[in-house]
Amino acid sequence: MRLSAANADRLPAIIARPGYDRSAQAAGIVHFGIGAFHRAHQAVYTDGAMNGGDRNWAIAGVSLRSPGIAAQLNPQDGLFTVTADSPAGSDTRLVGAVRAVLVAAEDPAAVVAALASPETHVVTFTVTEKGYCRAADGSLDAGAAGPGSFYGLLTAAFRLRRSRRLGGLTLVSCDNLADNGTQLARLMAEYLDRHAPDMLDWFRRECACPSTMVDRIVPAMTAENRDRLAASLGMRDEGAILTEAFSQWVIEDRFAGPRPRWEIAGAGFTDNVRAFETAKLRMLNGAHSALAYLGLQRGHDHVHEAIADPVLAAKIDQLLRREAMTSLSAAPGQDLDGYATELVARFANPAVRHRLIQIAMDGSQKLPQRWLETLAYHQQHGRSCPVLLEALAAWLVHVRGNARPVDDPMAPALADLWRRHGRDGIVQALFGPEGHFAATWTADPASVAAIMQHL
Ligand code: CS2
Repeated sequence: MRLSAANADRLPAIIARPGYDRSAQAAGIVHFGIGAFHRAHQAVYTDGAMNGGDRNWAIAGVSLRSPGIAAQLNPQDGLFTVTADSPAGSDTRLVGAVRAVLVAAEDPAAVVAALASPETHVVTFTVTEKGYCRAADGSLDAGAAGPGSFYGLLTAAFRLRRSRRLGGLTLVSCDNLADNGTQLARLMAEYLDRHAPDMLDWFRRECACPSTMVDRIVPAMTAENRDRLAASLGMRDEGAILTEAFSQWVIEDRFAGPRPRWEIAGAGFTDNVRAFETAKLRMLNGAHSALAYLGLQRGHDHVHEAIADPVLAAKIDQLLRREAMTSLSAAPGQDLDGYATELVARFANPAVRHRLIQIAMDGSQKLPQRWLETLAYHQQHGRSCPVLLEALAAWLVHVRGNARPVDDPMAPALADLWRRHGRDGIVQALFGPEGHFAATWTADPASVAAIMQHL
């Protein structure tokens, strides 16, 4: 038996389920990138808001290319379970917020129609760092962002909305980029400027792109876990998600039109999301990436194993408290020291089997906001960051590709740089004044020497 609307009531009674009439809800949200993270995060908050009485925020999920998630969720009428695992036990709920999944590559017109519908007010994104199609200097990579990208689909929908005299949309980036809303607004404007300049004014006037900080550790689902869950659910759930109990969402309260009352489900609306976002990127994600490259090098497979290694635990403590934290200015009421302590406990949770190789993916897209901004800050103040420099060396070794395959859009370019420059030149080639990362950080001679020594 497989989970669907028809048999959801046969799930064990202990599992919480939607307290609203799913079929009566309009789809107020279109979401790009309906992977595991979205289902464990924004879909859960939206489900919670509707459980708390908010209405008409069903989600039309969009996969840009792969039909895999549509095949998981559409036969289940969009239903899936989210199980939060902690050392204290596990807690499963049935999430009803997702209406259906559209595959843009197969039916772009259906995606444009959803975006141009009068019921749609909010568009959310978890397309990963590389999904924004940015060039090394942060501008839009025009070659990567074509008509089939979310930029192209939105442009077509904006045109329809304007001609139908519908209001604009609020575009909510939920990816781990610094100032994610500001970046999305700038990139969207660059796309319009190039392909539909007559739409620029409308976009600027009618749409809004608030920044957000999203946080929940969601490992990729495995077939083994799906089988294990089937035993406790009494049916198969091909869309099931396992995650940690912790969840946080801080959102800049700047919407173009109506918005879900996500605060009912615990989201925080604020004027100053940046302090939370920067702390999360440099501390949580910065430590995660360091654990990934240093941990793989030391033979570990999972985050909880790497943080249990005393050598790595000491380095991560130093990275969090002496390198990342000291590059930040806390917002009123923001307890960075407490945050560091809480992060280490989250990493140590053995119930969340988060693979290091998953985090090691796409390092070229992640390192600027996770490590390089911190390095640049301290370099400006005459200080060095020994752990980040060691981690950078570990990343360089990783992308050389000798030990395991490298999953990164820059993998071929990085392998080529290694071939041409070798160990003696690779640091300058990437982090020198002409290097790929120069827009964020150029290594001073002492930093170059430190990285070379680790290499
Ligand atoms: C991780 C993030 O894969 C990664 O790069 O660092 O996905 C991390 O688990 C989330 O940002 C936690 O909120």
